[in-house]
Amino acid sequence: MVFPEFSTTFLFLLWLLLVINNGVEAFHKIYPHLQSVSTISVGTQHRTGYHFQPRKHWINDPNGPMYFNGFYHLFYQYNPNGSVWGNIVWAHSVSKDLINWEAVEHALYPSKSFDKYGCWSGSATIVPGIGPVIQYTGIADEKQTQVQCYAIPEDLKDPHLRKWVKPDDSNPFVVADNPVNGSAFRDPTTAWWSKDGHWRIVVGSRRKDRGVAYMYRSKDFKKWVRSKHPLHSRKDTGMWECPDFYPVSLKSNLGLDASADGNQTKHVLKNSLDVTRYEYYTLGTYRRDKDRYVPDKTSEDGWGGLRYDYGNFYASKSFFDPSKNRRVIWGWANESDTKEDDVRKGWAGIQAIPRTVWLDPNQRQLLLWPVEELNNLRGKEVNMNNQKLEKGEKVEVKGITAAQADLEVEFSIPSLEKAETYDDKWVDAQEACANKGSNVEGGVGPFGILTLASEKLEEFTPVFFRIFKDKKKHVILMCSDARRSSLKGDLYKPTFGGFVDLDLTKDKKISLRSLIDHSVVESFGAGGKTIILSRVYPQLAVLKQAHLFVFNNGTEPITMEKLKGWDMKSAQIN
Ligand code: DQQ
Repeated sequence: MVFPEFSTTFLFLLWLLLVINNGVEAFHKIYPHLQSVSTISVGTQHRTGYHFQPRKHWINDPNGPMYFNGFYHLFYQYNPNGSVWGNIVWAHSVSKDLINWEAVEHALYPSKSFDKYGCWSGSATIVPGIGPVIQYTGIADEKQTQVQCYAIPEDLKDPHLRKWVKPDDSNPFVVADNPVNGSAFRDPTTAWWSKDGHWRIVVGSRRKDRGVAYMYRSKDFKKWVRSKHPLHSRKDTGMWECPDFYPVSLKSNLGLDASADGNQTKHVLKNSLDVTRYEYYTLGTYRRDKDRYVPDKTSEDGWGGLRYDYGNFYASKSFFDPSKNRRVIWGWANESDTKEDDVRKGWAGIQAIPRTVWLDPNQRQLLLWPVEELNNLRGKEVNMNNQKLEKGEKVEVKGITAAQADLEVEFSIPSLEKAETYDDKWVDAQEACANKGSNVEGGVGPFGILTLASEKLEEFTPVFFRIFKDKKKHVILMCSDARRSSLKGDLYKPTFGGFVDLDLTKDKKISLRSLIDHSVVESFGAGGKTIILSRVYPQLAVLKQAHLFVFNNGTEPITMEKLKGWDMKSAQIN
C-alpha cells in the first residue's frame, strides 16, 4: 500500500480512530449497550461446519496456542455475555488433532487487581522444568492501563489443564515505565531462550506513530527487565498489536522452536497494525550479539509489506508443534456482517483453519498451508481433469456440497502472449482487483472459481487470477471479490487482492485451493504463496442451493489440468 503523504494520512487515521472510539485507543469497536446482551437463540444459516467457533457470542484473537502432553490447546479472546467485543476472558478448548475441539472452563478471567478490567491477548511458553506459562496483558483500571501478567496450570497432571492460577509472586511481571506508553502496551510473545542464560519476550507498543516491539529479559521467568533498546521499531506504522517473532529453517520445511539458534535460520517478525487492521511480516536476521532484528532488504518493512493473508485475518499467533516438528499459525477472521446482524444471530468471529508455515525456497517470503489433519474431514470426492475453458466459458463442479467443500485446481496457461499491460497507477493489488473484477474480460484471465454461487448467479464470490505484463516480468494478481457475494445490501463487501510471486515462464501452471464453509472462503494461491480469506453472507446460495463453478473470462483459453473437490464433513467443535 502506498501512502503519498504518509505522516499526514497516518495522523488522520489515528485521529479518526480516536474519535470513533471515544478516546479509547483504537482496537475493537466498542458498543457499551450491546456488550452484555446475551443471545437467546443462535442463527445457524452462516455458521461454519469446520472452522473453529464457540457455540455462541463474540470471539477474537487466538491466544497462547500450544501442544503439551498430547493435547493441543487453543485459548481465545471471548465475550461470555454478548456478540460484540467486551467482558473479555480467555476461553479454552483442547484437541488431539487441531480440527475437533472440546471446550473446557475459561482459563483466565478478571480476578485480580491487575486484570480487573480484562484479560487481553498473550502467549504460552513451555518452560523446561516448569511447564506451560501463559503471559498475557491485564487491564488494571478504567483508563485501560496495560500491564503484563502471568498464569500457570493449577495441576500439571490434568491433561486438559483446566484451571490456571495467577501467582502473587512477581505479578504483574512488567508495568510500563518511562518511555513506555502504558495505554498502548500489550500482547506479549512466546519467550525464547538464548545462550546468555536469559529468556526474552517482546511486547507490542507505539511511540507516537512509530510501532515498537519492546523487549524484556529474565533469568528465572519471574523478574523481567526491559532491554536497552527495542528488538525493532518502524516509523509510521502505529500501534503494533500481537507481535510474533520466531525462527524458520533455511534448510527444510520443518518448523523450529522459538529458541532455535544457528546460522541455518532466518527470523520472522509479524505485527498486527491497529490502524489498518491488517498484519504484515518481514523476514530478517536476529543479531543476538546486538539484540536487534534487522529485516532483509527484500522484505518491505511497513504497511505495504508481506502478509500471511491478504483478506480478513488478524491478531495471528504461531506456535511450534513438537509432535510433528512444524510451526502452526492461527488467525482470527472477524465478521463482515452488520453489528445488528451479529447480535441477531448471536455469534461473531471465527478462527481461520490453522496453517503450517515454512520458508519459501526463494527465501523472499513464507508459505502457509492448511494443517494436514484437515484432510481427514474430506468425504465424497469429484475429479475433473484436462478440461479446456475458452473465453467466457464456465463449468459447474457437481456432486459435492458446494457450501461446505475443499477444492484443489491446477490451471495451465498455453501462452502468456495476450497478457495485458499492468497499470502503474493502481495503488495496490486490492485496487487492481476492484478495477479488474471477475467479469471484466482480459487477455490471460480472469480465470478461477465462483464459490457460494446461486443458480442464476445473483450471488457469487469469485476467487481468480489475472496475469499482466510489466516492464521486466509478469505480474500475477489474485483476487477474492465479495462485491456480489450477497443480495443483502448493507454489508462490508471488500475486493481483497494480493500479488503472487511465481515465475510463470517455466511451466505456465498455477494452483488454487479453496476452503468453502458457509460464510467463509479461504483460498490458497500457488501452494500457499498468496492467501485470501473472505467472509460472505449469501442469502440464496446457502446449504444445498449453493453452486460451484470454474470459469475463464480471458481471451486466452485456459486448461483446468486437474480438479479435485471434496464434501467436507463437519468437525466436532466445542
Ligand atoms: N485484541 C486484544 C488486544 C489486542 C487486540 C483485546 C487485537 O490484546 O491488541 O481483545 O485484536
